[in-house]
Amino acid sequence: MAMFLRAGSLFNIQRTTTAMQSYCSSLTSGRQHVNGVDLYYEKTGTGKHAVLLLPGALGSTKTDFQPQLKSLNKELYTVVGWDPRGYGRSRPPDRDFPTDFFERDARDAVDLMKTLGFVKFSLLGWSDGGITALIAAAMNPMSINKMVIWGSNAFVSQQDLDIYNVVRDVSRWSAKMRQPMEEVYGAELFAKTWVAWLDGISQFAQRPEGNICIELLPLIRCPTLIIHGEKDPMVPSFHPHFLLKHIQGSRLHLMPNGKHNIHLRFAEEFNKLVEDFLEEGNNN
Ligand code: TYC
Repeated sequence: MAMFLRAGSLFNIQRTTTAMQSYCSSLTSGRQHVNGVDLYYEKTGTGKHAVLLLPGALGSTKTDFQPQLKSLNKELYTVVGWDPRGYGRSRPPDRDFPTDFFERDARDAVDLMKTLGFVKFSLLGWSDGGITALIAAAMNPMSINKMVIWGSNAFVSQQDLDIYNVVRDVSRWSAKMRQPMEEVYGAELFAKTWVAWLDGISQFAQRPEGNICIELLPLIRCPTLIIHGEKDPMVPSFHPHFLLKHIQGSRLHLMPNGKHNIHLRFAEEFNKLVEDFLEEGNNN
């Protein structure tokens, strides 16, 4: 494993910067008061199938989802991107990581969509956003249409802890990797919040089986597509296989050359996969 645990290669996630914002001409943004905080969101498209994009750790619509906001079919979908509380433009408050932070994000995400007037919607969740999506789908079966998750995990293993350690020190990340996050948070707050996230996610390893949301997986009723980059150095492939086994009727699509950021690096292929899945059965 040590071979691929160099921080440089691990952090080959290219998060996008502001430049692409201008492509999204029909994009609207706003803040909605939900559960005591003002949540920032962006919305595009006029389709009747509502889709919520859930970003990864410290992520935001700006850093994580520009190719999806730009290119997912605008006639078929109304796409909403949100910044979870304490992330991106949903600040203040500063982010904290109590043991129930994923449950809190799941509640915020569903309540945001309901407040925006969506009764039933699909979830596209990356990494931590995928964990949030799993919990949201399990807890709100009547509200969730379909779900796509990638780079996600339902538990934290020793191998995961080893990887967290390698990426702990952000000063060892490449400038290319650090920059989008530093643009959002400033260097100091980014470094501080990243360590807080690592401590927050590591606390699950203290639980039996490193449990984050294992017991919720059998409650998921919506059609679920799991996507995984076979070269993902951050999330070992036993995670998607575990999800596949425990989510009823779910499907796993492997992308042989994909790493952790498949939706950014292979955006066109990824978006097509997602659209095909969302259109299947035409039950929008
Ligand atoms: N879960 C993180 C995310 O939401 C990705 C990540 C995985 C970060 C493993 C570090 O060691 C790590 N993008």
